[in-house]
Amino acid sequence: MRLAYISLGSNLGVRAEHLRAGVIMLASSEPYRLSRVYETEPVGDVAQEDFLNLVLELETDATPRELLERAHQAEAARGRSREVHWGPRTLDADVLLVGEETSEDPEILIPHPRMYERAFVLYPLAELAPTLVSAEQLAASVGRVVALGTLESLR
Ligand code: PH2
Ligand code: MG
Ligand code: MG
Repeated sequence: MRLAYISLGSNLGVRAEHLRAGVIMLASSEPYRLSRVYETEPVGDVAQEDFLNLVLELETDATPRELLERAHQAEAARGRSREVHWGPRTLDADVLLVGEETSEDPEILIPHPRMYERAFVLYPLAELAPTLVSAEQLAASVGRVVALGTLESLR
């Protein structure tokens, strides 16, 4: 058993509902913890609405490949279409870390190659795993983020 971290994001439709459904599908029957939900400005060149982001910590024996498949199933279940690369999405689920494992498979790079630059990943991740994120990384990360509260508290 090891700890895996998955970033969830939504900026289309009822964002908190997409996150809730994503958590249920990704966590299935395994123990998990959630960060608070953050409202975050879009990072990247595509002009789009603000996101809700959180990080899910999962206690699991699943492999990176299995987690990626679960992530894709959850995205598909929320009607995710992939018209615009990096564009608006109902649900995005990105596998960040899986225990100590690394993967150089281009379909599933672990650790996620951009996670340490992104405030919308690092702030929620630091809540769950403070030893994995340094103050310097937080300070250097891009994109404004505001903590809204727990997923349960949002309607
Ligand atoms: N995801 C992206 C690109 N930009 N910006 C924010 N704030 N949150 C995201 O989840 C996000 C993004 C590509 O997956
Ligand atoms: Mg993403
Ligand atoms: Mg993704």
